[in-house]
Amino acid sequence: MIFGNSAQVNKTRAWKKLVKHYKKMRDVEMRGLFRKDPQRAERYNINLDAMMLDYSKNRITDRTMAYLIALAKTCKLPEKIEAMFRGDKINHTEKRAVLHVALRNRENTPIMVDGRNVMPEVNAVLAKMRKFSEAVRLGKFTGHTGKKLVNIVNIGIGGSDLGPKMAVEALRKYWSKDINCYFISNIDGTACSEVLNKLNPEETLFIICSKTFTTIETLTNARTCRKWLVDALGEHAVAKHFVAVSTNAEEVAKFGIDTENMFEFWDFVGGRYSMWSAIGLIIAIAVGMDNFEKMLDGAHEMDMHFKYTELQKNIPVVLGLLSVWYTNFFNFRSLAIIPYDQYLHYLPAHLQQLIMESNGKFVSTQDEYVRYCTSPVVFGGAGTDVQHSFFQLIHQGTSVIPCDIIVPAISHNEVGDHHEILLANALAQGEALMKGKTVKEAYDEMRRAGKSKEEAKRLKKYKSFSGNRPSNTILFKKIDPFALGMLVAMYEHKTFVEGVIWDIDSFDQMGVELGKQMALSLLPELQNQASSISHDSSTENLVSVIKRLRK
Ligand code: G6Q
Repeated sequence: MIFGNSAQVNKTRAWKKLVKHYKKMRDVEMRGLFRKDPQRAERYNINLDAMMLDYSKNRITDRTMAYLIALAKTCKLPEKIEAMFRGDKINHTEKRAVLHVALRNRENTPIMVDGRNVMPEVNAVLAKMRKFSEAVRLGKFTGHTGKKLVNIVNIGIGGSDLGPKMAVEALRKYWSKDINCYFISNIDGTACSEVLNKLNPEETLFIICSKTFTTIETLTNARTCRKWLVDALGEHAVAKHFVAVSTNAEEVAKFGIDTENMFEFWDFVGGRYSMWSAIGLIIAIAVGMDNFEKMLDGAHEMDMHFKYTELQKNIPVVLGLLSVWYTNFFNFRSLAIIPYDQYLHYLPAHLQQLIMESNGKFVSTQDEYVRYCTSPVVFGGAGTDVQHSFFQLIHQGTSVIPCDIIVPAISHNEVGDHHEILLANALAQGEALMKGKTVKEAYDEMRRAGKSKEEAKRLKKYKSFSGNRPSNTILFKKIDPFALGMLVAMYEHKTFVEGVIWDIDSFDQMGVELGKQMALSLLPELQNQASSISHDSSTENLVSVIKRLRK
């Protein structure tokens, strides 16, 4: 109870000061702030060796940042950061430590959970991953018939899919030439069939990723793939074509995978934070363990920045506080994440899970319903594609949507002047969102372009942009494994900061349970077995129409 007896963060002095401050800030134009202060870009900029955050295009002043930092202190953010790194059980609903930082603790300092240092186990799994991934890459661990395993299929869903899929795609340029990666997540038979149709069983390795090893989608897909393999190569082939990544050795053994072929992880690693563990095995096989470890190094660099840097100069802290500023005071309810790098096109999907599953919560750590908004809706896609789709709304819609614009200065594929055009577009979006275009500017521009007075008058509002729309620019030299590690860890910690301010448990995900439960009760009905559960009339009608259609 950090705010005293059932008090909530919105009752604190720090919050109330921000409410007052917001009233002064809500009509302040960023254009004016830039005009008045030639140092603005430098003032609101955090430059690390491998990346830079420019947050000057936000509706903030020094006073805003001071009030937000005061709020962070009121919420005991520094103490909570320490508690996470120390291994305290900060996932309080599940009574678990939250230690994805241990997975990339490259200095190997002891991290204790329940009196035991977890680092030897973490290091042992990393060593096992190195041995196995190298054996596969070098063709020393082969398939049942002696052929090299060149098709690597990750079977998993949610946290056991999105992170590795995003990272494998982001690092495509680092793939071993003869290895191809595939992902099966959806229970829709199409997902499985489309992948299997392309593959030769003799050359295919399946990695079943499931923390619990009870997830219906993953186990159903795994069984289908197992049958496909056994039909082609026989039961004895399974040991050479299936490995598992899980916390649940018992279920892995029941499935018929030798636990020798199992890579362990631990309940202190949440699914959406697990790409740094053996859940990232497919990444290690695709790009090599050295590159995987460079990714861990990048994440560790961000961890150390987050742990040791004063709040004002701390990238995840600043990003988290800006998110609170917009969500709770401006009432901006969404965040768009736009990587200007084709290889990062799965990043928004990964971050959507990371942020929305972590902070889409309505109960505080004091077991009370919160009386303020929590996570924004997160969406996004690769620039420039998205400029030709949803950016219309971002520029002229009635909702303001803060944007994170992620930019690598150098492309992995410097083709002609493509990358300069891409960069120009990335920067132009931030500038346009901030500056906008007044009705008068739109009118004058049309007149200069030769439009008649009547025409210019008729169109001037349509062609105006309100501007004053916030964005962060997150700049890297190039998206290499180290940079990717930093980038993803940055968002993990930003999410943590938001969760601390909102006083919620960012590490459980109970909200996904109800739908799963109901699916279990509907399945027997769709399979024509009796069910004792009655549904609402809409659901019952849908069941009977679907059954008729499937006859
Ligand atoms: C992530 C969630 C969730 C989980 C999947 C898969 O943080 O916990 O997305 O990753 O439901 O769970 P399993 O790995 O246990 O199959």
